[in-house]
Amino acid sequence: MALKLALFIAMATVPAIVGATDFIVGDEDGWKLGVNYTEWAEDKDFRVGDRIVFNYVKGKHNVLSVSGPAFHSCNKTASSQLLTTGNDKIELTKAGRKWYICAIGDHCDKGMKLFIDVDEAEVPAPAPSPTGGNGNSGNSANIIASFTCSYLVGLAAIWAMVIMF
Ligand SMILES: *[C@@H]1O[C@H](CO)[C@@H](O)[C@H](O)[C@H]1NC(C)=O
Ligand SMILES: *[C@@H]1O[C@H](CO)[C@@H](O)[C@H](O)[C@H]1NC(C)=O
Ligand SMILES: [Cu+2]
Repeated sequence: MALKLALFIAMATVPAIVGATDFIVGDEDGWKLGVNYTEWAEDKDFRVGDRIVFNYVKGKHNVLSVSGPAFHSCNKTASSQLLTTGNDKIELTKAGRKWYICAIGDHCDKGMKLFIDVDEAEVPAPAPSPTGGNGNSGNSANIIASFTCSYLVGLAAIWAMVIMF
């Protein structure tokens, strides 16, 4: 029992620490007409290092990264490369706002557009200890990182218990 619980905690904790998430745009609906992507994005926490994945029937849709104004007016004259594979993975490399539209026909006007706001990565990279000596010297990045870790382990433990009982 204890071993099983420990295994649960380990499994639940590892992805949280590694951090990177693949967000499938629209989940099982994918990238198509008739999905409200504002609603889809609303409860998501996009972070640097995550990826967003656009799944669609190749040739029926595509993905164009655009500016904010171009997003609002559905202006397809963008300088960025058009993605057309049907399984387009975009790595979120910088914090900030990102806008994507479908550049086929009037799909964008019909709502095939996605706006996301990307935050910095959740767990800061552990800062190398310059002195290596005093463990209490208060490296704030390390304190935050270890706090985040114990917090996640705690969450995972609670979650594992809920699942098991
Ligand atoms: C999509 O959902 C958002 C948030 O719930 C809402 O404000 C918006 O009006 C919806 N758009 C359409 C086209 O239904
Ligand atoms: C669309 O974007 C292009 C390039 O940024 C710009 O030259 C053009 O005027 C825009 N068209 C409209 C209708 O806003
Ligand atoms: Cu489309």
